[in-house]
Amino acid sequence: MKRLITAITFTALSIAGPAFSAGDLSRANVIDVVLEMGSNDDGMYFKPNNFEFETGRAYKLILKNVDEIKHEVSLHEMGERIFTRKIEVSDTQGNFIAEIKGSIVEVEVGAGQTVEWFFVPVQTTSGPIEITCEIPGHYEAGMHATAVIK
Ligand SMILES: [Cu+2]
Repeated sequence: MKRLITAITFTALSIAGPAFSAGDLSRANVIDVVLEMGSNDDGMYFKPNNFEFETGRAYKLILKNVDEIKHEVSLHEMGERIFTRKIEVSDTQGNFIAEIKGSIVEVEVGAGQTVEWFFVPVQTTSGPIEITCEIPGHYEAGMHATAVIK
């Protein structure tokens, strides 16, 4: 009898298991984060220049290039620590152009354009890691930021 009760309890827990799941983490409560790219009298910048993300939360990183030249956002190590759901590209009127899926670590954004990067951090960092613009001279001009995944 005791064995039967144990078996029933185990079965009940197995069935109840999925009910404890939080659902699709990549789509729930997406947090908007804007990364502005531009130039000013001091050189070139990413604004803000430090970011903090949390594992298991869904983000929409809005890459907003307010400059008159193209810029890049290269995630380097952070690219290996996130799950990219998609990258969305729309025209200036907001009309859909493209959705790109797969593992991505670098995105180039045209002058005055915006690209949306949807991702979920899956691994923490041991400290701040660098996000940079890889166009020659831009890093030296100030185009870099740090990110931490907690
Ligand atoms: Cu740049």
